[in-house]
Amino acid sequence: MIKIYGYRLSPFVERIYQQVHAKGIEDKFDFCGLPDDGLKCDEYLTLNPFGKMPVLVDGDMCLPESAIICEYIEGKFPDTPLMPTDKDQHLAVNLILRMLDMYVFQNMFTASAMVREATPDKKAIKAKFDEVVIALDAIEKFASSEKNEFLVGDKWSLADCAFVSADFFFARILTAMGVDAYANRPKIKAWHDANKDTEVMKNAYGAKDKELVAFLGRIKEE
Ligand SMILES: N[C@@H](CCC(=O)N[C@@H](CS)C(=O)NCC(=O)O)C(=O)O
Repeated sequence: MIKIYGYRLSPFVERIYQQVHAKGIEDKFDFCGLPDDGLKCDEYLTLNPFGKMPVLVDGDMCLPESAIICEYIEGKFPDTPLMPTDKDQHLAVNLILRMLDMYVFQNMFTASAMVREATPDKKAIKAKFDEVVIALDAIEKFASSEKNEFLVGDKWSLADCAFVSADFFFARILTAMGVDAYANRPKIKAWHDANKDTEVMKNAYGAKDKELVAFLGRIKEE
């Protein structure tokens, strides 16, 4: 069994969960959560010295970083490829993944933490959300079409796997900040409209909401 450490609330873990699900190789994977003492305990830090999730452990192979883990899984299980062979589509998938990682998730999570500070710096928080909006426009630009349920080309790819979490955090964070991710962005809106009621999305929202409640409970106790 290949172990994936982490929780599905994390978009970086969920991306791998979606990849494994899309490839139909769930029986090869154990999404094992985290050690009882969490991300910063010695046991976990030997797996990932940055104390971040996810980590993949496959025999002697131990990999941090979701992008690298996804690449490893694509290489080890080449059936049902989730990276397009077309060069331009391949670039578009990688660009969308990069936009999500560096500008969407990072800024949304940092801004959410800033909102919870005793005296929130409204200007700094707005600057973070402004960057999210710029990234949304970039994703809209690199997405292929408003005519199907895929972000790139005509097949489910790693960009779609990652966008499952984006859709969730748009609903749980961006909407609360008064930003409609889908207004005037017809391609990503088409993705949302086509996917919002699927079993994949219902399952992801269910798992993530459960963990979000637990996460917010822990913050309240601190
Ligand atoms: N670049 C990393 C990002 C991983 C990451 O930031 N994970 C977050 C959860 S969403 C984490 O573990 N945060 C805990 C911490 O930083 O203490 C990846 O793609 O795997």
